[in-house]
Amino acid sequence: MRMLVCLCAAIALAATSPALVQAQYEWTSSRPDGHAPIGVMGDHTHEHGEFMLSYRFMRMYMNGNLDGNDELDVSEIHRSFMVAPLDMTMTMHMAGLMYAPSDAVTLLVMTNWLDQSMNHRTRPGGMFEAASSGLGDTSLGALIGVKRTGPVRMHLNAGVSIPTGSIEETGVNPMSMGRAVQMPYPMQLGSGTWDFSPGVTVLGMNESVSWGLQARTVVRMGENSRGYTKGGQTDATFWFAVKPGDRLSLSARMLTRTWGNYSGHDEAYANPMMVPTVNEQRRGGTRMDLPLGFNLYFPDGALSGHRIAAEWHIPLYQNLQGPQLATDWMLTIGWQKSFAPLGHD
Ligand SMILES: [Cu+2]
Repeated sequence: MRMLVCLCAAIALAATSPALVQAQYEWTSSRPDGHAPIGVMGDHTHEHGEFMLSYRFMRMYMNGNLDGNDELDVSEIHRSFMVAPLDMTMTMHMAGLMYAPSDAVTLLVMTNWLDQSMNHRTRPGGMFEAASSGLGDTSLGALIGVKRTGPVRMHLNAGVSIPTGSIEETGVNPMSMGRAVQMPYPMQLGSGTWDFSPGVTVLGMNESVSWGLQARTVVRMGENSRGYTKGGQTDATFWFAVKPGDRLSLSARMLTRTWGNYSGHDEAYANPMMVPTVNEQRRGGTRMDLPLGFNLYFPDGALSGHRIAAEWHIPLYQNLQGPQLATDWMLTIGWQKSFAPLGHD
């Protein structure tokens, strides 16, 4: 009994001794891997009064069609549909602002500009391109710290997406006889609905490596003005980063994304067998990517506080409710700059 009391006292003493507290690494954003790989949003919080500007350039290339895991060639699609999508290029310019009104809460706003084009082949053999560009949806978010000390941190992500992106994008195609008609679902620039996006992020770090995980989902609220609702989306990602120097980290990540079919129907699409991209039941899918990236961080010098990062997605697995275009690759390049609280240095 006496020994047990001694043991408890020893453990209590050890747990509060400065030596042990020092041995526990404190997570910090002042490292190249203090931010997640650039493709992850809402990964880090800021300290009271700090704000941050960011810009991301993203390009995604989709090529060839899948139904489930099976590749479909164009002639197979033409057995059921008048028109087959061949490939699609999507470019996104995304600007972001973060601000921390307290140590516990970081607010963020992100908006983007989209530029997208899709090539098609008709059953008789003609080729045509559909293209749209403009403002996408705007998201507002709050990151709420749950665990804000120690080597492992956790925060909750709460986001709302405002439907600033157009769902009225029209274009001329070989069947429209010179008239500009509503373009297929994936050519639209926004969801048309207010979307709610809850999530959770966990970050861990020691002297030389770091890791993180994030799970997020997008819930669409109601039906948009054209009478349909885009499918929801759930992302789960895990990453690991090593730090070969004070300015550079290298990361590997796993991303699983699942997105749903649409519900409702845009009355502009008279014939669901015209092209798979106007068919609400051929929109959903699951993808697993291996994104590889680096973060560059400048702790001092002329570029002090600036970050430059890039990430390249290699799709490992895709299962699509097709025919649907498969993702070939995706690239994200980003710049970030944090600013100290106003009135401080
Ligand atoms: Cu930030």
